[in-house]
Amino acid sequence: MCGVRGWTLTLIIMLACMCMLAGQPQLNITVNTMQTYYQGDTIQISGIASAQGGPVGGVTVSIQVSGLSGNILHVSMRQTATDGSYTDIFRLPEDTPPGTYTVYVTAYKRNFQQGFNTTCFTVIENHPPTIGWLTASPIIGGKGMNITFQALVEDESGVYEVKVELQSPDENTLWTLYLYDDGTHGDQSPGDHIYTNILHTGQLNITDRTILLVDVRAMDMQRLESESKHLLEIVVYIQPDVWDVIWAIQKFYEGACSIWDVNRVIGDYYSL
Ligand SMILES: [Ca+2]
Repeated sequence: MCGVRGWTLTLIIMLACMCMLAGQPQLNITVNTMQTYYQGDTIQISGIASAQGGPVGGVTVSIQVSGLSGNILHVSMRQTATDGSYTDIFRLPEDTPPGTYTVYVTAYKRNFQQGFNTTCFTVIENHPPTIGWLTASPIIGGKGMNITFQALVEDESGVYEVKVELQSPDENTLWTLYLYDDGTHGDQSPGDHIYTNILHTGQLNITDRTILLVDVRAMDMQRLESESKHLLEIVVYIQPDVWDVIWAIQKFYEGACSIWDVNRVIGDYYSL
């Protein structure tokens, strides 16, 4: 008897639940993100919860990002705003294994049926920028001259900044010159990967023969950095009423440099 009564009760409860669920509106949840990211990128996942054609606020959205092997990359919970929207932002670690990742989102709210959705993105391996060459010109000039520094810098994920640090031999930075590829600061052609800026020698306050380290540093959009070190010798000859400034630049350190445009070697000037 008990068994039959128990089964009947279970059946009634199940039917009641089904009736209640059937009467509850279905939550729909969208999920969007970019198709590809580089290691170290900031990822944004967003979407909208809706039901019966209108947005639903106060929905709990559970987000999980997993790789193909089931490794979980990221887990979070968000609440939708009154317009139904939610956003989740996180940074991919630089050592994230490249490959395809799936974003699973589940939407919960009392008196609604759960909504579910997925999307995918691919993580691409990121490399630091390549510093092709550095030039400084002119290499011979007078007091107060301007020196144009140019460097070829390329990166598949985009270059964030390029700078030249002029350092004393003990590596204290005396001057930092940011280089530009946007048609300003002496740059000839924007977007050709040649970064340029002009140094006014007066800024360095050099009064005697000086050896400087030139450290070219380039960062990509994910803040991965490359550097290439060079030697710059500034020779100030004092003649009656005339200050001649002679510049030479020479490769100092292999670094990421593959092609080096030596204006002239330092030794050339000793015979002057
Ligand atoms: Ca890169």
